[in-house]
Amino acid sequence: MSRCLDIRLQLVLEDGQNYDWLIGEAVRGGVTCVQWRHKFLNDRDFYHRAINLKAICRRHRVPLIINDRVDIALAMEADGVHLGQSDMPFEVARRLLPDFMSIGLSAECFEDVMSAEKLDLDYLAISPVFSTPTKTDTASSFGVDGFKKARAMSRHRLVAIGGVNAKNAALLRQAGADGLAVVSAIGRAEAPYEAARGIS
Ligand code: TZP
Ligand code: MG
Repeated sequence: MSRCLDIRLQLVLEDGQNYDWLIGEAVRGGVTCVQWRHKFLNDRDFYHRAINLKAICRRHRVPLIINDRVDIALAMEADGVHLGQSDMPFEVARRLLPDFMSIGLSAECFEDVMSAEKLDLDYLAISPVFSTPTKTDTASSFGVDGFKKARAMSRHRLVAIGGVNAKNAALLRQAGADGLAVVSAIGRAEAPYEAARGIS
C-alpha cells in the first residue's frame, strides 16, 4: 500500500481561522495532518476553498484530509477523506479514490467498531471520546474505558476525537490511541504552537 498518513496529531479546522498562520504554528508544534470540514458551503465555494487550503498545507508540508466530500477530495487531489457513518459507504469511496488517498472513518458506537473490522481503513476515529461543546449532535461519548474496549476490538489504527486536550492526551495515548484529533484545544488557543506541543 503506497499511503501511510501520519495520524499522530490531526488538527480539524473551523471556519474563520487564519489558516496560514494557524497551520504553520500547529505544524511547528507537532500537528501531523490537517482535516477540513464544512457543512454548509456550496460545491463551488467548497472546491475553491479546499484548493486554497491544499496550497497552504503543501507549503507547511502537512497532508490535507477532506471531511465528507469524496467528490471534491477527488477533484482537488486531497491526501484523503474522512467519512462518517452517514457519508458515502467506505467501499464505494475506496473504489472511486486513487490508492494514494487515505480514508478514515468515524465510529460512534461499538457496533461501528466491529463492522469496521472488514474494511481496509487507514484509521478509525472513536467519536466522541469525551463529550464536547464543539460538536453537540454526537452519540454518547466512549470515555477512556470505552476507548480501551474499542482498542481491544479493533485491528485498525485508532484516533481519539472529542474533548481532547493537553490534560488527557497522555492518558489517551496510554489507552492505545495511535492518533488524536483536535478542534478547539489547538485551533482556538491563543498560542497554537504551544498548544500543539502540549498535546503532541
Ligand atoms: N467529531 C467528533 S467530536 C468533534 C468532531 C468533529 C469535535 C471535536 O472538537 P474538540 O473541540 O476538539 O472537542
Ligand atoms: Mg461526515
